Amino acid sequence: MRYSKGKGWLVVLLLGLLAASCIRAPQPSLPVPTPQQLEWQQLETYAFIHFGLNTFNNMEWGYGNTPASTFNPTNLDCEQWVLTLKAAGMKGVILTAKHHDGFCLWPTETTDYSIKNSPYKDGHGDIVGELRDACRKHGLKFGLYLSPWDRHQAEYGREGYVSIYHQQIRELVSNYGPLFEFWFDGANGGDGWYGGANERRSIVAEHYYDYEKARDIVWSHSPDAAIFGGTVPTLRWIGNEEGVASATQWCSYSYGYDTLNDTRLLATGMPEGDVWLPAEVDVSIRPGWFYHVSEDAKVKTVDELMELYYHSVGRNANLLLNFPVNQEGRIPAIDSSHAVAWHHKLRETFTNDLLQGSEVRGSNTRSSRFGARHVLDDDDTHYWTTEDGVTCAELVFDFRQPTELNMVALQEYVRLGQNVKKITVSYSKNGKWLPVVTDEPMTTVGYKRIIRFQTVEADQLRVRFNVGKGVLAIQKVAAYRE
Ligand code: FUL
Repeated sequence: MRYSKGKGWLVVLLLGLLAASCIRAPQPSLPVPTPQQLEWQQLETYAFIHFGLNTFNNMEWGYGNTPASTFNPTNLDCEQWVLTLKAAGMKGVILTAKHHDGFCLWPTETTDYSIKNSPYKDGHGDIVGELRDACRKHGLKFGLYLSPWDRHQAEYGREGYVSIYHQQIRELVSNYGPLFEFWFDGANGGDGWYGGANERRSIVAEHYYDYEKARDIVWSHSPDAAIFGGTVPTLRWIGNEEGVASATQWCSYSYGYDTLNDTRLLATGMPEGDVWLPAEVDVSIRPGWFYHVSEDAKVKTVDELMELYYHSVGRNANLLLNFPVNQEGRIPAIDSSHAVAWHHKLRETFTNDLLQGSEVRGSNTRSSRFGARHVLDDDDTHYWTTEDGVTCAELVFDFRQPTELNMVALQEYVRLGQNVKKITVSYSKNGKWLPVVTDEPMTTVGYKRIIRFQTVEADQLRVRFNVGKGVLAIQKVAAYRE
């Protein structure tokens, strides 16, 4: 009797332990984002500004010998840039403090080749400072691009230049931070003026610039800054400048000179990678990065900007959209009107989440704490997840009335890693289930994935997820009709 009573307690204990293990959050599957990386991913869209001597000599890659006196914006207004970018939905802006031609937009101590020797404000201007102030005033995040390649510097290619480059970073981060992102850029050596040498200089980028030190200098003042480029980035280039991320899009990656220079891998990420390295899609609103009057009729249209959005943010990547500033020192009206109209269209498209008010159930649920209802709220700490070991599960949404839709937006709870490798979207009409019709590959989700399909009228929507490794954890599902 005493013995069986003891056994009963054991069973109760075991059941209790089992229940507790189901309530506990699942183990993350590595890699996972740092809090800074997650915050960076949540920005989704932010702007680039390319402005400098190239704006005045009508080039994309100045050789390094255009006189500083050529830089002469007549009506420059950084607040106009910031207000335009805000109206276009941008969350931050990254300025080319120095492009490959070596001309500096702040009054640096490291070279005479700067706005100090230009007519702008009689040499007393500081465009990095003016933009930083405008960003602070209007609540935009601020970042900087500093080209490692410098076609002006006599010392480029030798040791002396690397100290100059690091000193420039130091000046920037100590005077203009905090910065949300720092761009090292990937163009590395070639021909240039180089103090009058007019020759070709090659370097081995991975060793020459001492990128680890460069990153540490950035982090000494802006510890949360995302790092683009170099050997130890915290985000990765998508591998093209056309504005297109691959539909299969992993945030995981592996560091290495080869991997960080392989455009095929950069495009998709590496499912087996051991570091979290989310993608950034950089693209210009015009064909060029710098302003050219000949491109005034080539500003991307609202429809083209919508495609850029679906092919970047809609594919688990951030969108860094470039705005060339013109010779006056303004974002031209045409670029501004297209960008603002695009932002309105985005808002209109994504305002009405058709799943709000629907009933949702999961085919498997870890416990009520992780119930399917969490995919309908906007709290990014809430998510639906399954019992351990479940590699395929689905969510079914019952609409209150037949509903027309042509898009779903999905988000994994990436604090536990990125794990979904296959998605299936179906709808039911009058009791019959059919797959949606789409050209979009139905593979990864990650931080965010938007899938467009032919418009359907549905009584119910079903989204099935398959994970390879790790846990199935979904933070958000929304549906729209564009
Ligand atoms: C590239 C540069 O060579 C382009 O001029 C531009 O700045 C782009 C964003 O990055 O590497």
